[in-house]
Amino acid sequence: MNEKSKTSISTGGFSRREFLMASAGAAALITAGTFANIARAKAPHALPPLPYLENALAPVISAETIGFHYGRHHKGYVDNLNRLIEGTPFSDMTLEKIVMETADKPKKDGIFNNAAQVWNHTFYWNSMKPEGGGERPDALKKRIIASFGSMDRCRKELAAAAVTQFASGWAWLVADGDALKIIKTGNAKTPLTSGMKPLLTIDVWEHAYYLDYQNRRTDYVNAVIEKLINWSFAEKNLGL
Ligand code: MN3
Repeated sequence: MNEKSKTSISTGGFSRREFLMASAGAAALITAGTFANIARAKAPHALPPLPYLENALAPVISAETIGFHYGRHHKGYVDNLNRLIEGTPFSDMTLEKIVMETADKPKKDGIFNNAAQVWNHTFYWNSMKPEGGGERPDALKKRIIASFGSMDRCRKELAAAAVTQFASGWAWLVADGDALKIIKTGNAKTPLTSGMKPLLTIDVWEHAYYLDYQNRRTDYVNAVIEKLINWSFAEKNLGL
């Protein structure tokens, strides 16, 4: 790959300036309400800004991976969704409503897959932060200990779900009623449609880690949990 194509790839198809502006704008937008606002947005759906700069998660996740994953994959789902819902009743629904209305309806697979992937990816970007990992906030810690017995057990179950999800999918920390649980979903599936409240997620599609870790998914998962996972985001999602 020559230097020129490398540069255009690392910004995911945006001009360098547009990309930096979007990323810088995002840093100012991180509030408890930001993610909910995205989920409530209607068509045309926009690619939500990254909550940090594209190189902010390196070396755990490189700027090159973010360039492809956010700038190409996530953007692709947004573009496909807008194209698929144009002129249909779905164009007047929030993103979350589209996900709920199309789940488990084989004829609506295309819309579901793209809508759920838009939602899942925005949730994933927010599930990580530079200098993440470490200790959980106290209120969340109490709930984790009540459900898993220990912090370490929660971390291990999350890693195990992420590593053992066969092929593409997601590992999640969710609230199912009063209990916190670890679950995994395949492809675009999301716990939202099973009545559970997502708290955190890790993307285990190969595009999330292959440039940095090749086939070593376990190394990617452990590094994300140790160094990037945003426990404060989980606490906010739990309403604590
Ligand atoms: Mn992905």
